[in-house]
Amino acid sequence: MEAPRGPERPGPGAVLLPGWLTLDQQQWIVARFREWTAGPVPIRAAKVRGHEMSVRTVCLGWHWQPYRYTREATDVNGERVLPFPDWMVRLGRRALADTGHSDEQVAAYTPDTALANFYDDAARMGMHQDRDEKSLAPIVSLSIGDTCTFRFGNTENRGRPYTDLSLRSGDLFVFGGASRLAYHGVTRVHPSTAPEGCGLDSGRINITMRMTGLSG
Ligand code: MD6
Ligand code: FE
Repeated sequence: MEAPRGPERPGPGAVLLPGWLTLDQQQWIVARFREWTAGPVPIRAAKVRGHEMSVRTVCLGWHWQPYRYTREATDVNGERVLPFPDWMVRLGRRALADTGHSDEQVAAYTPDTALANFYDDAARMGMHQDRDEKSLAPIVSLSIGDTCTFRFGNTENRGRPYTDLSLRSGDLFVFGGASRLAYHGVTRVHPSTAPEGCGLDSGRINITMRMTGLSG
């Protein structure tokens, strides 16, 4: 048995809560993920300046493409993305409550887009800022499946200082406040680390819910 892990705060407004989702919840979310990938907009590798990302993404609420949000997946098949589910709004609020946000912040949190990413063993995500949203409300991130090394950096550039964290199946990571525009990325995925019963045999799912601040 591994030692239980406690909360980590790699920066102001950034909180990692290990083991936040139960295995049953993880399994249920993986089943929803499989439904999302079935369409109307299939999961796809977004193209950044002509190069396909190694991560594949399916979106809810708003469709993300580098570097904007649209209701229709104009870079895939033109279909409108699935609506943002109410259960995910409730989950997002619970995530903020459990990471010490105020009642006002919790009540005001109405995420309207989710990016659901799938990583195979070889997938990575380069250091980036999440700045396509007009709102600076926190981002709520959920990890399921294989463990990854998540690099949490600074708000100035892609380099040091940064902190390497392990994001494991069931972990919650909230990214807000003064850390909202911190650079971050996934340096590697660790094969065969997904726990029995999480719903995924191999690979990693990461779901980030966000408030776009867009209307329409
Ligand atoms: C990932 N996540 O964990 C990629 N962004 O696979 C992100 O890029 C991310 O986890 C903003 C906030 C939390 C995140
Ligand atoms: Fe990000």
